[in-house]
Amino acid sequence: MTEKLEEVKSNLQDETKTITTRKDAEQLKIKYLGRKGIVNDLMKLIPALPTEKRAAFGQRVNFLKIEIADIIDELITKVSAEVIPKIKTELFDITLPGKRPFIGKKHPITQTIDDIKEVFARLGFDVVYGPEVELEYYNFEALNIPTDHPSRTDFDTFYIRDDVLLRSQTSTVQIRIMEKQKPPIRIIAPGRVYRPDTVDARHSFMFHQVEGLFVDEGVSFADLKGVLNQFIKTYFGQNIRMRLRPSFFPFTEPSAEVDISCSICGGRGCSVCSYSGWVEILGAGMVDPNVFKAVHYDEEKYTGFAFGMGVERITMLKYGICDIRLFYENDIRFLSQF
Ligand code: 2U9
Repeated sequence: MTEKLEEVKSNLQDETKTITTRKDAEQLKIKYLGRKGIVNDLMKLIPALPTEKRAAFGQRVNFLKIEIADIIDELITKVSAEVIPKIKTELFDITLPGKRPFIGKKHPITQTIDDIKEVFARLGFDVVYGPEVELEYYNFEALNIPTDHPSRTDFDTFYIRDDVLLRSQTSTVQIRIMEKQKPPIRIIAPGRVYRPDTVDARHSFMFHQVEGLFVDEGVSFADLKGVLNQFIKTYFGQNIRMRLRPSFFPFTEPSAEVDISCSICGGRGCSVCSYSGWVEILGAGMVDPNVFKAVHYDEEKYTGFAFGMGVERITMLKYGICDIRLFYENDIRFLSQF
């Protein structure tokens, strides 16, 4: 038995002479000291020995195990050390800092939606979502949009069937929520909308909207102005001013278009604001009583305000981006700037 142990040690010493890499040295360690290795195989011989010889043999195997570990560790140190001078002579400097791994970022549209959500969450608005393939009823009829309105034609809406379409505004979601819940309602609905516009620097057949709705007893136009002012100051900056111009939408009465002082030139006049000092950022108004009728709300009891904004437009104004198509090209040189 003692000869067997000597033979194992001698074999190991022969093998170490042929090893030059750390990887091979690690393999050798597994071969001898691993769970299914040579030393463990020796341990398995113990039960077959006469009882009086077992303890002494076990001790010798343990001693051999320590010797083998020392030999292989020394070998690992030796082959590793030999690599270092080799690295030093190669054409790179191992002391240079490593390459920073590329970490992805949120798309600027997602970031803007998140920023808008955060402002309105602080004002008590819940975030709601709904389907992009919609019934004509939710996209038009429930919103008091007359059957002969130009936005209902297939020049302005993608129809899938006569009564099924790709939503052209996220107001559909707010109708669905009002059908299910009683006031008070305080929600914003972000999401994709679709319109068959010819693609150019300012138009896309798909873009994102965030629409908001607040319905309760006694909600006034002053509340609308207060909420929008808060949003504009938080999102664009405390120095940005707001103004409302009268407008018309079928779903709100009265209605307004909302401008902010141009964030690019500070209101002095530039090409972005057509030298007017103002840029339009959203539409808004008091919910038309016919919309309340469609969702069986008592239009005598409740009032509400609503607003809608295009997310791409808001993002372009905030960062001075001049072409909407940049958002959809996924060019990393553009996206990595945000
Ligand atoms: C309900 C009732 C009314 C949402 C509103 C606007 C005015 C508006 C445009 C801004 C730029 C759409 O993306 S855009 O082209 N939106 O001008 N949206 S009021 O009114 C609602 C919403 C839901 C139930």
